[in-house]
Parts: sequence; structure tokens; C-alpha cells
Amino acid sequence: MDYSNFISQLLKGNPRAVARLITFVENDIDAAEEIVNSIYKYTGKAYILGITGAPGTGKSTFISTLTKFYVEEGKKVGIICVDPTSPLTGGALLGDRIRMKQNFSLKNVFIRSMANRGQLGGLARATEDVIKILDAYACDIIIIETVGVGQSEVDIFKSAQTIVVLLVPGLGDDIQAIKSGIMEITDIFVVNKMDFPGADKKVSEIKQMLEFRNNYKYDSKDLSEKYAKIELWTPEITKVNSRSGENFDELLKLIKKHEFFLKESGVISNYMKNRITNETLQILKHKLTEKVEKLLNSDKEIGKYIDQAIQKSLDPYSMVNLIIKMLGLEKE
Ligand SMILES: Nc1nc2c(ncn2[C@@H]2O[C@H](COP(=O)(O)OP(=O)(O)OP(=O)(O)O)[C@@H](O)[C@H]2O)c(=O)[nH]1
Ligand SMILES: [Mg+2]
Repeated sequence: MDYSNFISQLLKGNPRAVARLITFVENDIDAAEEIVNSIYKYTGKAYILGITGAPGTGKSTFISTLTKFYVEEGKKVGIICVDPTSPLTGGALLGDRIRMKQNFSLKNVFIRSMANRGQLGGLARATEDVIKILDAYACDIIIIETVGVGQSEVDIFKSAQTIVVLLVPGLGDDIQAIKSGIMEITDIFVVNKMDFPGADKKVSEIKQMLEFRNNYKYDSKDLSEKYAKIELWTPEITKVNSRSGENFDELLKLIKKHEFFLKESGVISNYMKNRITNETLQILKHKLTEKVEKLLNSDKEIGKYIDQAIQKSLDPYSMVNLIIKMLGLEKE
């Protein structure tokens, strides 16, 4: 199929072309390959925010309000709602999407929800491709919303420059609900619903939790000597009311501060490296799996190995080593 017409429409800012291209990359990895190949040179300008929180913490309300502020600043915003727990696009996410769409003009805000429909190459791969489409569509900000409970979300968040976790006043259930891998990579903790009692208490609880933790996201050996003198990022904590917009000016400042930190410290190059490595891994896993599956089903040589394994003259690990050799993937 020829995607060039859709791509030129995308670059002209046509939202319908965006929707079509997203559907293509979600459903067909060969289409994704072709499309990404054509648009890659137009990407890299958007700022990517990852936002998560337990159900009911106010993610949708928060993202609507945040988007309103960005649109007022003249920015174009793309929103991707990812729900790995749901096999179908629908339910709460769809309702949210319709409600949000009513609030914004299609010109400035593009909203898309993605569910785990057994995407080829996985949800993280599909999300990364959708980010690229929105980036080429000239979105200044891309917000990725997830429900924060699954492992695949940790992978999805590797694409985000700034990660925001929403919590609410009250018992720590919301903290426990978030997958621990996400807590470790959070840049800004937001206590939403600050109009409820206990918001300040929640802020101090988060502070305490962070004090007990000593492995910050950027405190890695990967950071070269060059950056050693620059202070690493300590996660920020703030509180907002997403219904009224109270304290969003403070939140926006913190996001800017983090963006500035990434650039000034040079951590941004670390981020790029991680993001591309992760993406490469996702695609490679898919391609290799496909190749190996084909081989297992058709190759005569492997058929012989399998027979040997049945006869116990070859164990599965040794068989895999032989297959790796056949694929030419050995080190030497
Ligand atoms: N009082 C108050 N209510 C809020 C605030 N933010 C969100 N809410 C309310 O909290 C409820 C849940 O908000 P949502 O935005 O739907 O939360 P969510 O995290 O998207 O929920 P799920 O999509 O179900 O995971 C709604 O009734 C919101 O109006 C806030 O800052 N203050
Ligand atoms: Mg929601």
C-alpha cells in the first residue's frame, strides 16, 4: 500500500490522516516500518510527558486541565491513552475521550486511546510509533496516559522525558497500586484533589518515601564523568486541584524545570540512548521471534534437532545454541 498521500496530509496537519496512519501502525508492523521510515526525519521536536495514577485519582481530569493550559500557551497537544489491561478500546477510556474531545478543538488537540489488542511487536512498540506520528504532526507536547499497573507501562514510559505520577489525599492505597518500577522513574509526584483533607500529609508521606530510597533514576553508572558535578534530579512533589486548575502554574514550572534539567545536565542524551535502545529491542524481539517461528515450522535441519530432543540426545538449551548459530548471531 502507498502511504505517501496520508503522510503528506499528516505533514500538512490533517487530523484525519493522523487517525488513519495510527490505525495502520497499530495493526500492521510492515505498515509501521514503511511509515516510520518516511516520517522519522520529521520527528524529535515534541516533548513527551508520561502520566499515570491508580484508577480514580483524576488522571483524565488532570490531563484535560493540563492540556487546556498548554493550548492557552499556543501549543499543539497529542494525547495517547494506553490501557494494557483492556483487550478492547472502549469503556472508561472511550467515554473519557469523547468528553475530552468536546472540550477541545481538533486543530490543537489530538486524542487517541490504545488498548492491548495483541499488537504485533507489543504495545510499547505501537505506542512509540504513534508518538512518532504525533511528533511529525507537529505536536509540541505529547501526553501518554497509562493506568500504571502493568510491566508494559514501564517500557512505554521509557519514551517519556518527564514522568508524572498522580496520587490523592488519604490512605496510601494509590501508592501501592502503582507498579514499583514506575515509582522509581517518576520525576514529579502530584497530589491531586488538593481540595480534599490530607493533601499536605500526603505530600510529606511521599517525601518520607523518597528519603528511604536512594536509587534515583539518574543516579546510574551510565552517566559519564562529565556530568558528575551536576546535581542529579531529586523528584519534585506538588499538589493541584484538577477541577479548578489551582496550582497548575506551579506544576507547569516544575515540568519546565525538569526539561531544563535534562538539557543542562546532559541527561537528555542518556534518555535518547535509553529510548532508542528500548525501541530497537522491541522491534528486534518481534522480528527475531517471527524469523525463529518460521524456521521452527519449516526448516528441515531444525526438524532434525527437534527429533533429537524428543529422543533426549539433544537438550533444549543446546538446540537453541545451534539455532543461534544457524541464524548467524554468534559473537565470533
Ligand atoms: N474534588 C476534586 N475532584 C477531582 C479532582 N480531580 C478529579 N476529580 C474527580 O475525581 C473523579 C475521578 O476523576 P477521573 O479524571 O475520571 O479519574 P481517572 O484517574 O481518569 O479515573 P479512571 O479513568 O477511572 O482511572 C471525577 O469525579 C473527577 O471529577 C480534584 O482535583 N478535586
Ligand atoms: Mg480516566
